Amino acid sequence: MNYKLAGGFIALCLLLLTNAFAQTSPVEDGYRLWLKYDLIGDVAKRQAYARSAQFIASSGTDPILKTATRELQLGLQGLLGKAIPVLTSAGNRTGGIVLTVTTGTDSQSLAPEGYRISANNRTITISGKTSAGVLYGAFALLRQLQTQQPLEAISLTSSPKVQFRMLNHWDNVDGSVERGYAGMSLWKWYELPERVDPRYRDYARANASLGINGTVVNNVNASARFMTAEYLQKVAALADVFRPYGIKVYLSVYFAAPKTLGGLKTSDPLDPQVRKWWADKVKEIYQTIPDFGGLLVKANSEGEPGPQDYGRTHADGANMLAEAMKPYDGVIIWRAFVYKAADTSDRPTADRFKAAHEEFTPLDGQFDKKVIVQVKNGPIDFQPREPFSPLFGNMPKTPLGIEFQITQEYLGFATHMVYEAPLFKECLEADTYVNGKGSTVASIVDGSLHRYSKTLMAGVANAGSARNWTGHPMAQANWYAFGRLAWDHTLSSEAIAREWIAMTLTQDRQATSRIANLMMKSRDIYVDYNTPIGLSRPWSGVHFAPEPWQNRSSRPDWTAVYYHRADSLGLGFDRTASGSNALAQYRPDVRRQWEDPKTCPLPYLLWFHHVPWTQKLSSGKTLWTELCTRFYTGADSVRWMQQEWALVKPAVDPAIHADVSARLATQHKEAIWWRDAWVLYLQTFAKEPIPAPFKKPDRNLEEVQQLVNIYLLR
Ligand code: BDP
Repeated sequence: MNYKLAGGFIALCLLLLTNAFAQTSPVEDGYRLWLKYDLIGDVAKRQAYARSAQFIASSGTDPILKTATRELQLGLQGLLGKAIPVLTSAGNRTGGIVLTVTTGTDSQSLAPEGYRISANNRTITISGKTSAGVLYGAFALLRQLQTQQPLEAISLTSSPKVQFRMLNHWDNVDGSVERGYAGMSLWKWYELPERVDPRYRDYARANASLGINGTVVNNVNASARFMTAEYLQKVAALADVFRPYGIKVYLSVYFAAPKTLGGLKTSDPLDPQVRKWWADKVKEIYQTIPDFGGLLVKANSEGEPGPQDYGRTHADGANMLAEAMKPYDGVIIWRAFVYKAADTSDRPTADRFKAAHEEFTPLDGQFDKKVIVQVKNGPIDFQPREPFSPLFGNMPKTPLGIEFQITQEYLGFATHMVYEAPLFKECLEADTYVNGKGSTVASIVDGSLHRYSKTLMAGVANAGSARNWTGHPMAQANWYAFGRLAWDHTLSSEAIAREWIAMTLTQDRQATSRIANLMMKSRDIYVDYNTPIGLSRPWSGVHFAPEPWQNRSSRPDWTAVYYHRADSLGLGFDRTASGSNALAQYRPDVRRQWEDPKTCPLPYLLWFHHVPWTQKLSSGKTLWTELCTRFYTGADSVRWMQQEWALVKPAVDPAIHADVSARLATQHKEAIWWRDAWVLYLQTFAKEPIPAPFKKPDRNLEEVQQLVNIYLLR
């Protein structure tokens, strides 16, 4: 081989690669997410890195390994400012990076997708049992450089704690995104499969960099269209793009498809024709997408069809699909987000809080081995703060996955800065006490407590067609944090924030600390002005504006008053034995923490108790004064966020800085609006003045209601 020519060819490829990359992001617009790979400014550091990265050695034709090699090449080229040659073997050379898939002793302790990065004799080796492991290792190595960690004695071993690490897109056939606040859907169904948007690949890169290995591309309120041959071809085109990144595609299914699409008289899961229809459909899916991941099902929830329409159970429905899936590798993910309309009125102890537990725990042990039940983190619905779902711990024989919501449906859309890692961690670290102290939700989700055969963490995606993917630039951190925690839930929220800041916003130390502090406090600030002390669901129809007075709907549990239960005596939902007794769904140790209103931690107080307005709380303040304090200080804290953000201006890209500043201004306006809506409305029950030092709102209740009504207009 002519080495000179080969070298020239490599250099040319690198040049093209760099140009292609540069062309996609001429200015800082957030498109590159945390994979910016900008030149490391510190020359000494750069040179030190360069000494360890003189070449990349990688051989074979495995597409995922090739992805790893290409990403390393791209990343190093950007970070070090020079082309790094790729060799098929290191031979005697040292000073480079070797990628290797090995089942040798070195990798024995690794999970299939785990990686090891080690330095030996001036060579850095990234090894994994599978090429996916090596890919995750390559991203981990790049992260080391991006966050400027030393490489010389690098020794990193990491395996994912959860097997299925997935995004759930609530994307519709018409390109809209349910609860999406970042433009339209990423998937251009009308262009696929012929035109494959280059953006799909960047989406895959971002996910692979975090270890996300699955994506459900369509809404859980599913269209049967995705089960047609026409649409399966489109989905297959996406699968082709994602495959080299170790990502499988999944589809949400419409349970009534046998009827609406198949022309059958029924969709009864025990009907032989229905079973055959699904078996044939799954076969067709696998003929089109051989490594298809599986099916996600929302059934008998919020009007979606399901097995209960035929007097069958969730297990009957899930097992029918599992049977169809039997010849293949795929899984059936069955959601536990269910509640019946009748639940709210027909029994005095009825409580939506209890619905999932009531419907699912009797089915424990009845689900097929291919089924995972996917449970939202809280019992109600992605509220800014919820206690953990009492299903966790109560289905030891059924693999339970957890579903978080990354998109900010109840966290201020794309105008509020809310860093979600503390919310995710709060739930994961909560102790269920099912097997005594230390039985955390995380230990259930990662399978260690009940020895689940399958483990899953899903996040409802916040990515859309917005140039910066997530609308709010800071919301990228939520996608990032979800992925990092799905890989390793023991990482701290702050460590993840700092990592993301260093890779995305700035490497200035002071600014990093300031931004990390801001992010870490942002969720509590939001809760304070939005739903303090355990309030929930005060939303208008679109889930944007405050509407705590909303008392009319087709269903009582779709009103705000159902949740907060404000009356002349007090506020909050009594879920003790004297009320709905939802607390009985938790173990005694958990119950004990929450059942006495005098000792129940304030963040959960109104979740479980109806508290008199003048009751003195553990803070020393009465309920009314405590509420006002939270609403006012919460809204004032957004001013503080604005001031802090202003201080980091010199360290952050001007366009990104201006974007976040503007959104913070909106957030401040809206925080005051939330505060005013709540205090003026609650005051009509509490009949107390606004306590000093807080000033009475400038507007009256009617004026706030008029403002909200704008958002309810057609
Ligand atoms: C609710 C959303 C609704 C979803 C539902 C779900 O408002 O759009 O369809 O959750 O998770 O929070 O199924």
